[in-house]
Amino acid sequence: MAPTQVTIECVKGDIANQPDIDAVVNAANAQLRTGGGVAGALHRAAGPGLAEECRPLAPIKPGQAVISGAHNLPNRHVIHCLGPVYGVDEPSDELLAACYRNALILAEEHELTSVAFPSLSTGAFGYPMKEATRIALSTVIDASRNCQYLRLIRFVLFDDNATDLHRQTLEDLQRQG
Ligand code: AR6
Repeated sequence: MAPTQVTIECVKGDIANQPDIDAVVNAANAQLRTGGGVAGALHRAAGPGLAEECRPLAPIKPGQAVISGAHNLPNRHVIHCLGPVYGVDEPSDELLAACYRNALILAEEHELTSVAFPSLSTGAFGYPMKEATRIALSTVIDASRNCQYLRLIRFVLFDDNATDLHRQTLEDLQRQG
């Protein structure tokens, strides 16, 4: 089958409120428990069944991704990625890229057509937003060239600065081809 054309978009919003998306990506902890930030928002909205389903899948390593159901979230699946703690899990850039690549591999294996990512590792894990944005977008642009099922990859950012940075970086990378 020929690869599909994938749209990559960047929007301001809440990753726990993306009802038109097949799978939302969680900025998880190794134990796949609830936490702050993205993990807190997703587990709160999903309900306790999410943590229960995740228990036997844990622990995961930096760069790894696992998939679960979405429970009370308005999606089909949650893909849980453990991003690197900046300055601790090395090489941070490769581990961060591996998260995005591995999440997209799982999405393709499950024949999903849309995935939404938060900005992994840029909250509690301390990754500088500018570096993380370039790694996230260049990895996703590369990986999207081989997708059979995915048609939409959405980055959901929490504030105007992160959204503008993602849009500008996406434009720059797409212009460079
Ligand atoms: N929707 C979209 N983006 C969000 C949301 C939301 N609801 N909430 C926060 N962000 P973080 P990490 C942004 O800390 O750095 C957790 O406690 C936020 O502004 O969620 O990978 C876990 O349990 C930031 O830019 O993820 C782990 O222990 C980005 O999402 C640890 O934190 C990621 O922030 C994971 O840390």
